[in-house]
Amino acid sequence: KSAEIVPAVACTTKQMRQAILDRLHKSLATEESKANNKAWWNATCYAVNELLFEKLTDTQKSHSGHDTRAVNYLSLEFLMGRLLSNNLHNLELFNVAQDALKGLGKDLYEICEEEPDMALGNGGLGRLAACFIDSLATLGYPAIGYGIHYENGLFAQSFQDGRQIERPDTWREYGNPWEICRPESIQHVPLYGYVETVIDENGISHKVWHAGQKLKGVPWDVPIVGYGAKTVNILRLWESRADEAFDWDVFNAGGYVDAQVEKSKAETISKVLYPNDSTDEGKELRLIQQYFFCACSVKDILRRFRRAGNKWPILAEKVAIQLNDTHPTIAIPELMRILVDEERLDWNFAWSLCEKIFSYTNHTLLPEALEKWSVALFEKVLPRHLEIIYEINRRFLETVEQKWPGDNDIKAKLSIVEEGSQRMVRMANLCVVTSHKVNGVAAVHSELVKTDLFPEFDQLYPTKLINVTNGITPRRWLKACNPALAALYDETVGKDWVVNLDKLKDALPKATDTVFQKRFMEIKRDNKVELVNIIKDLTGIEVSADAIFDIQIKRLHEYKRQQLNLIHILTLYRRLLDNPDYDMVPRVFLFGAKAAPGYHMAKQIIYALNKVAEKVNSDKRIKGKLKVVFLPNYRVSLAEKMFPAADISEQISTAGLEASGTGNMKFALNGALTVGTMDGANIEMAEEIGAEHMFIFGLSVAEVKELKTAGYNPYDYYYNNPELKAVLDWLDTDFFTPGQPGALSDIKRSLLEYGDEYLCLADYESYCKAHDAIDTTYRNKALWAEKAIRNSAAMGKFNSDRSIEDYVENVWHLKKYPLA
Ligand code: 26R
Repeated sequence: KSAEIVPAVACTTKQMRQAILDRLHKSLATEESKANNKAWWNATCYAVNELLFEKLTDTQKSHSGHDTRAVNYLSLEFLMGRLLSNNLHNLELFNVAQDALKGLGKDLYEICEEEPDMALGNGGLGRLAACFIDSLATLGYPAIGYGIHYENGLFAQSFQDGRQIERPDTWREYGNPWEICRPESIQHVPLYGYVETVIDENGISHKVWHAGQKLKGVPWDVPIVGYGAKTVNILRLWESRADEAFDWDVFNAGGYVDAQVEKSKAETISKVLYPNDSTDEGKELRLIQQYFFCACSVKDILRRFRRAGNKWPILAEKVAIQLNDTHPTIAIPELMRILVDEERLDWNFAWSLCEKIFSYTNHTLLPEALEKWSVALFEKVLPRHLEIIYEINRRFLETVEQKWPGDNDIKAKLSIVEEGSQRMVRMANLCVVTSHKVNGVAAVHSELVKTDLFPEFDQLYPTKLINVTNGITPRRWLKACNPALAALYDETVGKDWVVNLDKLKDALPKATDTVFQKRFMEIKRDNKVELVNIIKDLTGIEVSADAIFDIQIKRLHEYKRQQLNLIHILTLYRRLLDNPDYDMVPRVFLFGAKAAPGYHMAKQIIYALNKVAEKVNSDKRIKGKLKVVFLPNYRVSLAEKMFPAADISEQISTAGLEASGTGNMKFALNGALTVGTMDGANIEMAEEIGAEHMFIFGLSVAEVKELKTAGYNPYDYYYNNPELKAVLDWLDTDFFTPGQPGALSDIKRSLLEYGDEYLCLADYESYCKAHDAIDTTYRNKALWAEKAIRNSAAMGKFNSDRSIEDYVENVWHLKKYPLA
């Protein structure tokens, strides 16, 4: 692919040093003697921006000059994390900046720590969007990310007596150097009101929506630098404000106070990211958030299209819109409304454009996460969109009638509108009916989308449902977060792996080379030592870098089964208490996870893990063989320090429930071995790595289904496995919560009385055996090193650049326009 790597942007250490000083003096009005690290961070960001903005305008000029086809990636979440180190790496100026700052007596790594995370997402779906826009820019594709400029991202987490406390995340309280406000591109968004039928001068009737309220959308652009800086795309985030022009009477006629009240109401729309990552609450504010950002984005897309002087028949040649889950589905009726009501295009023509423009990615099969909005709420907030959805549905049901004449059950099942006491709009059905392509995010998940979620849709549209396996950007998740391993790969397979991750395979022959093994594992150990210090700083807990670092980091959810990990830890603890000489390699179990604030059981699991940790960590009898640490406030920047230090990656979801997983890929790329079920992308990882180099356990998707149909009874396992019974009964005592017996009983109840929906007990024995195998394997240093190398070097497929090329080939059909 590429030959030799030349720095993307010409900038010497001396120039960088001067640029940073200039920004310190001329933009921040301070000086070396007074500047704190925050000021140095700001100055460095501004210096980087000077290099970046030029590339940004060049890219935009090139894209509009070529009138390029672009993908518009609509997502309610972009979990960007920090940008300074990433931008420096992608400009290939990390070392230059490091030297420049060193000359100023500053350490770049310390300066990077000043940056607050841009946490505008919950978890997997949001982080995937961030990896994808990195890959799109790296590959040179015209693309815009559209999202919401949340004033508060995902809450900051702390613990009080082991319980999760949520505090607001104020990532831009004192300004953010990466975003550019674009008031020239403000959009106006109607809401509420009523629909009028109007007869025009030709006697043709059409609909006019008279809004009851209007919002103003203010765009903030974040530059997205591709690796090598041949493309700088943008992430455009909309902030809501009051539309003074609309409420002129209130704003003018003595309604000063009322006007301020209206204003703050309008500003609540982009105030906060909803912290739920599964259960949909169907809140009015959330629907308005979705509509607000979709309306702004669709109008922005059409403004660019018109500005290029284009006419409607080629709209679908210039515009692709990807819906990141169903959250932005309302963009579909919004585009129909603009084309039919405002542009007065024929319905069939407008619809044929929408079918070509939209495509949809499904990220979950969990029934409680499938979005439905009540018809009543729709009618109130978006009356015209409801009419349009009815019309789309009426025509769709005619197609169903043709395919399955007289079959009312199928009609009821596929209908966009669900009948019942509360009529509901099913957003996923609207997406599937409209989109030309619908994809799942890993092979097994896409198969389940076809067979379990949308089997009739698959019969109706046999080429619509496809797979695009997720990926991660190797720039952030190897080069930037694990510089030592990145350097070892540079030396071993050449620097090209950063854009062509398959190159890592060239290191496979070295998996059995003792010298290479030693270097690989020394890097792992150094990364563990760094994490040891972070753990000490954050929690005061001391752990040893000689122990196995066994890590589970992901949102807290029962289907992800942190509680299974917990009962295995209790099992080890019991074995140690029964026999203080129990022979095991010392193990540190690390957790990072946020629970949705309203998710009781998830919060109980956090509490239990913290209480067990307290007890285990202070128990002298077990001679430090077991430690449990729950790191507070798990987020992208903390993840970047944990993945490189992991020996074991916990990917233990009930088979069939984790759509893909992406943390699994980050762990393996950084040389951790997976203990996991045959679920999501774990399955494809096993194909690439060789299942014998992973610790696969538990029921398969087919076995889960069989067991559930046969009738699953958790008590069967409870009574048949004395070790399991003992640890579960332990939860009913006050051993972990002195003076408060029953404080952890909820967990036991969920695993027995409430039926153990996620089959923890069914997989328990097999999980324990997998952990015994981990212990045995780890004692063989050479074997472990070989496996760690094999895991890392086999991750080529899981480069998000590959995912993007799959989307381009099968869904978006874009051309590359890198700068010269
Ligand atoms: C409706 C609303 C409450 C909501 C539901 C679910 C909001 C957010 C979610 C999060 C989901 C869709 C999510 O993050 N899914 C994850 O997507 C990742 C990227 O594809 C997958 O790797 C991961 O398996 C999946 O859980």
